Amino acid sequence: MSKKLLNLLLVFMMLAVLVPTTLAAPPAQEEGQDYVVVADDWLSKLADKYLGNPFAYPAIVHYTNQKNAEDASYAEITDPDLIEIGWKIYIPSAAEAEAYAPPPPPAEALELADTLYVFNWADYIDEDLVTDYEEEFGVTVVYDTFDSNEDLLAKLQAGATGYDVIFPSDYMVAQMIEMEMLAPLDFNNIPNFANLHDFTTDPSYDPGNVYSVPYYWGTTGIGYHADVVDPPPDSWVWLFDPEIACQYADGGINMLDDQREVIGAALKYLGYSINDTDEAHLMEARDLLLAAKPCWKTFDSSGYIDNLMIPGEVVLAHAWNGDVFVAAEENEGWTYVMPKEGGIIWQDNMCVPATSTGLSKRTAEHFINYLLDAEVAGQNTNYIWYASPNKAAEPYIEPEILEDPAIYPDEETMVRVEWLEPLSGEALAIWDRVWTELKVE
Ligand code: SPD
Repeated sequence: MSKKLLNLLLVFMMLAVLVPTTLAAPPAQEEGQDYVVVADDWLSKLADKYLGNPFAYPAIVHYTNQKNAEDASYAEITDPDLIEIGWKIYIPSAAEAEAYAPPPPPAEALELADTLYVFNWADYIDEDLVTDYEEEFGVTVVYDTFDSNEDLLAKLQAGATGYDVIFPSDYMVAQMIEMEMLAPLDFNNIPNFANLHDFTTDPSYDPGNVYSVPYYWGTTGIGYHADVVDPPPDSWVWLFDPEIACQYADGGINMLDDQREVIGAALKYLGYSINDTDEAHLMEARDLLLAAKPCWKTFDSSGYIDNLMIPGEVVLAHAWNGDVFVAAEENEGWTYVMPKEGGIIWQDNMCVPATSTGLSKRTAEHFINYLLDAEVAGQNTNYIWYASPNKAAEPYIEPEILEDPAIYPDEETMVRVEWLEPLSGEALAIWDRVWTELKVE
């Protein structure tokens, strides 16, 4: 065969192979597979679908520039124009795409303080998230806890001025704004505020969220261990009527160490508002509480989850709803009920004290923004079992939590709950007196 004929034959053979291939559409883009790029329109279709959108699945497309190399090493595509026919593209599996985390911004781009001082309620964060924050951003977090809003206020007033992020509840935010104890927040540093549900923002205690960002919300009612407390409680009578409460004295009853919560619940049981300031009503509440006190084992808001976890240590508890479900993870049988007389609804918030300034305040806002990240807030919710104000976090929250009416109350429960209002002057003095009498008697 002449050389010319041989060349012609070779051209025909190449066309036979190439023509059908180049006209073909890209194959169905199955996960976990390599494709050798054979046509430009593949590139544009794949690139349109997968590149430049880190939130779309699959987020990563890898390539090698070693044409058809068996042992090619892959790299993330950043510029689709770089890819040429003959290169290999890999479409990651769903699990791989999910495991992909975009690299953190270079440290020098973020100017943060070396140390951040945080003051929160006990058992109110997944500690792994704090460690993750420290590792990712190189900030050391010093973390302290308080028992109640009044405890937080008293400690700040007594000179604990070093905190950068604090977590007061609704009425205490209003009180602290009034006392000029909070710094207005720079929302340029908190873009994840957009993740929040509208119904949790612009609250009456801080119109326009000038000083506060919602953290979690919940209710206060009764926790009980169903193996021991039978029939299930449906009223505050279980805690406040000595005839009933003292039946559980040996099993153990814990009351929250929180004056607004304890006196508020007694007022509610007596048919008054949780914000009542009438002295006669408050004396009635005091007498009720003093009569029931011998049936109770402890006043504890910070360590009580641990006690609920120990079988036989406590069987009935005045409790914040999420805490009871955390205890139930360790000690099955714990459940929570909102008494028929009604109880307290609250929303806790992230705030920066007015004493935190400059880089410390900037870092506080950065930490607040981190806790508002959808995935972070989802992980946190799954750990602390409280209702999250974070709408974007919902895909990451366990359905078991999202669908539990004891955590996300139904309408029937919502009409029975009340918000605490700030107290001041003579009214606050009477409340303080009732609390002191109850604690020292
Ligand atoms: N374990 C921490 C729970 C914090 C609950 N918030 C308290 C609200 C008080 N009104």
